[in-house]
Amino acid sequence: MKVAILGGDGFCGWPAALHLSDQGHDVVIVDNLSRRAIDAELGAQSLTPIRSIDERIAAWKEVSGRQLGFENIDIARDYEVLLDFLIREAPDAVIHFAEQRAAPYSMKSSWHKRYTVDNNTNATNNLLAAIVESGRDIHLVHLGTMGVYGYGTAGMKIPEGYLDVEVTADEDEHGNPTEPHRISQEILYPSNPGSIYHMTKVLDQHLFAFYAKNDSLRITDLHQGIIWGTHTDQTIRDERLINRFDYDGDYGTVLNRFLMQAAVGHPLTVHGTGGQTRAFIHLRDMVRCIQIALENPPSSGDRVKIFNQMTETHRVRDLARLIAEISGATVEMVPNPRKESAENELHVVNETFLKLGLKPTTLSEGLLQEVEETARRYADRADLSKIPARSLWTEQQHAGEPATPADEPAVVG
Ligand code: NAD
Ligand code: USQ
Repeated sequence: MKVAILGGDGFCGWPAALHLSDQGHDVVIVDNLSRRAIDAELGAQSLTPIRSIDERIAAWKEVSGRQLGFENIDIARDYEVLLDFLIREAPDAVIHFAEQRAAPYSMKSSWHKRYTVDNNTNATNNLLAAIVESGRDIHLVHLGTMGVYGYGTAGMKIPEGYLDVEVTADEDEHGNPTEPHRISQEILYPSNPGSIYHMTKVLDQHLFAFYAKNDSLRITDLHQGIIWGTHTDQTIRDERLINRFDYDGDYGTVLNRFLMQAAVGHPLTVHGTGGQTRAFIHLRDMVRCIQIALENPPSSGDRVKIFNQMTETHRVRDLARLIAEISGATVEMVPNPRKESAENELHVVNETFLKLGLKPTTLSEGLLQEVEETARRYADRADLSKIPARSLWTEQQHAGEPATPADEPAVVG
């Protein structure tokens, strides 16, 4: 199959590109390298020494004998170039990772809020409109987030995207009054995003529902939990293929951050009480899920297929305790920079991937140590001043805070 991977230079996109190429698919990466520009804006860098996209592609060719294509396109801005790409390359499927994905980055300032909404919403709408205009039958697989649901329970497990509701109606279809009677409907599970970034994924899901209904596009939306881990079977084959490892206060995600902190002797930074429960999935399972989604597309005219792409849930303070036990690290409860529930339960349905053959890679000491070892290996590249999470969610939190960096970064995009 010919597969275009939008955002294929990123943390998820690069290992997904290698995995699919290894499976024999013809893979072409599209990326505007904005994530690398954001590193420069933040004065941060991947803990692992990621190579340039050209070096990565050359190394994969050397190691596997397989060619990856690459095009530098800003899919949020260069609509005509994107359209031309789809017509010229005629992919059977497009995997859409190409969005600004950090919640703290999206909340740093009004500039960052506007950038995240502009980039993510235009990227998704441009892609959908271009697929329609290309006239090609392309399966779109999008990486969404568990955060569209918020992190709570309503006395039930969070379903895979849709909720059956029953309401009391008192009219017939012509608007004539009737006795009150119960009717059933299926709706998107009510959204409850916790950041501007997560909000863009809510907007995405409504765009998908519209284009599936109006244009019969075939769309799969993967509501993914927090990724942890760093290597896959492909990225481990050569140091030049190494994946990025974010640890800074904006882009580092909780479990990888704790493992990196343990490796460099920094206290584990638990926000608030650490009572936040979140969904997780290992990087190796993420690439498998993408493959499974590709192999099981919806038909034209179907509603959007939504899968919950997560394998387990954990409470933040339990993760910190476990890692402290394994590594001897200390735990520090820091004031929570975010506006989020201090404590929550989270129960999630993830049956679709399990039924389609996913064998979950769950949290194990061995895998935790693998990440910690990777972090220890590159510890000399760590800038400890980048570890604290400084992005604050509200003006009240900002009051009394030291000045934040300039509002209008020069280097993004
Ligand atoms: P990332 O920032 O490492 O990668 C995203 C890539 O997209 C980058 O290489 C960036 O340069 C590119 N990109 C962004 N905007 C673009 C544009 N306008 N045009 C072209 N390229 C653009 O992020 P990631 O961690 O790989 O996440 C990928 C996707 O998966 C995101 O959409 C994210 O929301 C989702 N996701 C990630 C996680 C996680 O834990 N990392 C969890 C759940 C969902
Ligand atoms: N947290 C800490 N200490 C830290 C870092 C984070 O306690 O040092 C806490 C946060 O306050 C939050 C939780 O850990 O309660 C998760 O934070 P995170 O940064 O690991 O994850 P999040 O901001 O939710 O975003 C990440 C990805 C995003 C993806 C999302 C999936 O960056 O792209 O959509 O995970 S989910 O969380 O399921 O919505």
